[in-house]
Amino acid sequence: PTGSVLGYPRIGPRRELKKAVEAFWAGRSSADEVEATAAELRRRTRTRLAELGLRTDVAAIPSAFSFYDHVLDATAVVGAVPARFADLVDERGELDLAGYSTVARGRGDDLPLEMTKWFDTNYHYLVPEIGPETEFRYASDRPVREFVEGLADGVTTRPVLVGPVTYLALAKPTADAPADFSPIDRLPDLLPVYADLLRDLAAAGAPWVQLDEPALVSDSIEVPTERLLAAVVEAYRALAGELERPQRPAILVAAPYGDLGAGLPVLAATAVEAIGIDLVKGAAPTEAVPGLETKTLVAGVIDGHNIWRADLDAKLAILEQLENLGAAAVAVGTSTSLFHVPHDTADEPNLDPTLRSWLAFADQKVGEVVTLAEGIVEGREAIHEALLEASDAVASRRGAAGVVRPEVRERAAGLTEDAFGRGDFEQRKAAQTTRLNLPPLPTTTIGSFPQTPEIRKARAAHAKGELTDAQYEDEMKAEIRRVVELQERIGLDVLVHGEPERNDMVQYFAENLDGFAVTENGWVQSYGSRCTRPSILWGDVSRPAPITVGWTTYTQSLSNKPVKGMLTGPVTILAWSFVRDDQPLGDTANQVALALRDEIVDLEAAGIAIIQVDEPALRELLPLRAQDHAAYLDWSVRSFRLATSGVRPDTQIHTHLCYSEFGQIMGAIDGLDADVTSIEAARSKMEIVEDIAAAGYPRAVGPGVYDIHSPRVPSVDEMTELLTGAVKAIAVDQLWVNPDCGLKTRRYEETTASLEHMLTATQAVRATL
Ligand code: THG
Ligand code: ZN
Repeated sequence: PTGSVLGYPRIGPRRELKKAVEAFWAGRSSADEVEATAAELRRRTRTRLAELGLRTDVAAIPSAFSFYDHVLDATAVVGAVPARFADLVDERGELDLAGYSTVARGRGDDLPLEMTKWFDTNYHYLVPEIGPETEFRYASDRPVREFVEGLADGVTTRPVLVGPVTYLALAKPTADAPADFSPIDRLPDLLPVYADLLRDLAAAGAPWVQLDEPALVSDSIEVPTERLLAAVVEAYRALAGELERPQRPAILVAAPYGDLGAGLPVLAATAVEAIGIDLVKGAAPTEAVPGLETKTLVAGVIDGHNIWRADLDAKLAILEQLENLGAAAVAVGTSTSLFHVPHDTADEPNLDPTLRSWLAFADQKVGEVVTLAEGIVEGREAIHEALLEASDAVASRRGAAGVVRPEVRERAAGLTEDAFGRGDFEQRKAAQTTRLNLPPLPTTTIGSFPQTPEIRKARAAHAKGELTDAQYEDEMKAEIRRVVELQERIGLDVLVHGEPERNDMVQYFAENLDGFAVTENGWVQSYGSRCTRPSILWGDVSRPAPITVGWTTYTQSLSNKPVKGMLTGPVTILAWSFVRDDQPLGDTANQVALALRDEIVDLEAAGIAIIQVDEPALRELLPLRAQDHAAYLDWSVRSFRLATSGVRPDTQIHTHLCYSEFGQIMGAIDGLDADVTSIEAARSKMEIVEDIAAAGYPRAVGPGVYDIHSPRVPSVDEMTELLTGAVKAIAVDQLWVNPDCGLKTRRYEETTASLEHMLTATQAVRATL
């Protein structure tokens, strides 16, 4: 194919799949009904992609559907269901939809597969559990059935699967595996299953298959690069060399999300028919690559991970240069699957038309691929009009009002080094201790309280104009009063307002800052059925008016205890938005930081003594290549410091981070210089406290004493034990007590009980000090 995309959104333009599977989980619909909805969505996808110009006869249209997660799908195909769920599979080892859902979501004491971040995206996959004894078998032919389904509709699709190397590289060892075991050791046992599937696909008539191997672009994977490359050689010798066509389809190995680097010559030396490279995050090779002369190079020039319309002229120039690499053919592709972007800009009637003209969602990106493919085949002249239009859009964006605002630029340019630091921690600590007068082991929560159906209803009614601003404010204040009363009754030391007014911790700020736009239907899958609507950061950022000050001071007026101001940090705001690509991220981060700095200074002036600036996504944007880490950590840490260093020494700055891979970014956490850092730790039994102590970390920490991601109410004893361990490991005056994340996805029932137990446990440990 001369033009293709690596994948397409799976959730549906109106989140049809989300609604269908959630109805199934709630017992409101049958598995057959969900299957019918899914089949309809797949058909719509094929039809749509064909309408947009992808060829139906040469496997240009991907078959890349998933009910929940594509890594879980691979687990289902290779039969690697963990032992605790063994009862859910049939004789051939296959899961039905209910069983598949149970592996994803857990049941009772059987924990689901762990969920973790997918490369540098806001998508989360389900981690396979692979041990020395895991039995692989060709358990599900779902990819074959979905290929056949397309064929029946007259569309020859290209089935897409996670490749065998990446599948094992992303897996974790089972709990009982020996210490020196690595899932990649099992490659020889896994390959025959992939071979069975490839044979079956070929027998069904599939001319191509796509195996995604993004592990090859990352250094942040347990498996060392050398080992990974050796595994690639072994895998594709077995699947492409030893298994010959026509027993298998032609193989496209795709390496999205980054620079393939040394992986390219290694793949080029295998017998696969095509290699997909990411030319947005990665660089184009400059010299001929031996082996490429027999292969198609699928050039991922269209960004699958951001929403800006491409400068087609520049992309065509890259494609023309690739012609010199000596590949048998060059095809046009996307850098990643398009499932990280929404469906269609035409579905955003309320977006400013000028802004909309700068954007390309999935459908527009398919159009770009088709245009460029035509340009390669027919020559530049054939797509002259389209090139002009794209250049006009790029030029319009460059010169538009709000994209560059001199007053924002001047302020950032005028910053001196003292805007990035707060001065001596010991002095701050003394001033804060005097001002706050908190007991040992102060207790608090991360910020959000349960978002009840009533709150959601009020927000929706307000958005539709059914509630006036004043009515809405009254409802939110009533909720805040309930949350304050609850916290006072439980006995927490530092209170929060509970964030009832916020839909999403990023979108809320995007709606209140200049330089951002928000979408109506721009849903993107985050994990399973859960979606977010990333905001669009298109222009220079500033704060037209205070955002949280009113809610926070109202809350403080209700209590004598300190109320924490709650903000989202600059890095997380960038990580969970679609961000302008016309300037370095660090510059954009500093603009957001300055807007937040103003908010923080205003909160302080209004008498708020503690301000928390959350950075749960600090780890998320960490580049996949180790060589890029230092530069990233430098700008990200500096933007946080810029946001938080405008306050007096006696104002206490907190931050919250969600990921427990604390070790990897310990230096950065130290660099943030927050007075108190709360972190996810309950699932790792607070082992993290020992790491913190060992590193000599001087400031305070609040390692989560219970896991809020499950409705389970932890016992008093359990938390007492964790806290007793923690006070042995680090100084008492460094320790705070809190849950491990915000409470917005929980119900009041379990929240109240868990917090009561947390307070009882804290009092018990205080009594022993
Ligand atoms: N906000 C954003 N991104 C995130 C998180 C967030 N990424 C990581 C982390 N939190 C986990 N991801 C999610 C994403 C979505 C939801 C929960 C956790 C969720 N979404 C609602 C849904 O799909 O039904 C829709 C929410 C809404 O109405 O706005 O529950 O917190 N940006
Ligand atoms: Zn969290």
